[in-house]
Amino acid sequence: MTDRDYMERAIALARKGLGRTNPNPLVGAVIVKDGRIIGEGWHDHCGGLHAERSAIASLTESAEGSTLYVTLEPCCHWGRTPPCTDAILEQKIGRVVIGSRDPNPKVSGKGAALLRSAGVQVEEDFLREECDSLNPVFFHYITTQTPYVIMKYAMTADGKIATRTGASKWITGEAARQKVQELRRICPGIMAGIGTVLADDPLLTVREENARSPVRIICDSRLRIPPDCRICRTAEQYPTILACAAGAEKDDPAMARRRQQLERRSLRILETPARDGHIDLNALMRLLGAEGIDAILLEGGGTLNESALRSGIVQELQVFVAPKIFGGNGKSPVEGEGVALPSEALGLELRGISNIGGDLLLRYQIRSRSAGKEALCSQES
Ligand code: AOF
Ligand code: ZN
Repeated sequence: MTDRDYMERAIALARKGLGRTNPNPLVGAVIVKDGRIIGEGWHDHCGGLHAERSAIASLTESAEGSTLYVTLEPCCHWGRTPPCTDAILEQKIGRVVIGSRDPNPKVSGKGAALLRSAGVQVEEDFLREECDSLNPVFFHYITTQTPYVIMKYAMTADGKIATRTGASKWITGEAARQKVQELRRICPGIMAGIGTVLADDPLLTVREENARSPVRIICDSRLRIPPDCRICRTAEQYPTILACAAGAEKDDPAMARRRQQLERRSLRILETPARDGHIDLNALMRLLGAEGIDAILLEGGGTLNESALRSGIVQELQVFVAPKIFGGNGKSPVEGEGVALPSEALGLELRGISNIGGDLLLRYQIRSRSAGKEALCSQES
């Protein structure tokens, strides 16, 4: 077994915490002595032991002089749990091989430096790319305090998200829809626009029993949501936030009454700074980030998708493409004015392609947020 094998094992262990560690990162750790793994662990849930301490807890022999492989720089601060660097020194571990750097300002470089100054041999950036790919959400959230937003939509091979009559059930097959359920399970928030609620009356929950459903966030600037829709009827069971435009009541006196009615249904109203009656999505992301929501699955229709891209809140796209054609003038995943020239397009970087039961899943990262903003803004001014 090589250093690479041990770090790959640590990466595999880290994944076991998927969906439970938010807003903390996924981290795995392996302790090796005389060519044998003598301890391993991972960060299982927020508030639980960090990976290093979990690996140490599994030891059945002394770790003196051993090597610790850990996918993220060990912390040196008191958070919900004590510093991992203390535990590493107590165990007299001789060498620490680190994958990712921890961008948390409380740690960033200080964890590795502390170990080094105590005489531990430290190697950094080992399989860094692979380790970094475990934590796009954590890296974004810890540095911006706003959620990592994944825009998800399903379209036909001719780019439609509904038929000419507005019907959209179903575009993709069962396996792809199951994949969306998985995404909902690992994102603490799910967001849609009022247009989608009025058109489809969705539930936006995880169907599986006992699974945690994400907080539902509906962008509904004037609180037009019907109190008898499925989201309102299930708001006691599944936490739901309605983001409305601050000040909208001035032009719509009946809004106060609708608000009271919705609050009685256990929906939480979040007044969000607005411009021209539209919710400021960047402000909404700051409010949601402050509540500890580190990732949002955006299942918007074309209008919300366009605003989200234009305001620069989206980090990743997951696009399902079904092998079928609707034709006609069915809706597109991104509406709005659009750009005038191909050269003004919002650029994406392809990160992955998979075949899910005959549907394609394309994963993209936004190439550059500022470039995207300019591109989609050019029609606005
Ligand atoms: C590690 N190993 O397994 C994790 C780390 O509130 P706490 O105590 O859980 O600390 C959270 C912070 O600790 C988090 O923001 C990140 O910087 C680091 N996470 N560090 O050494 C781990 N989960
Ligand atoms: Zn730690």
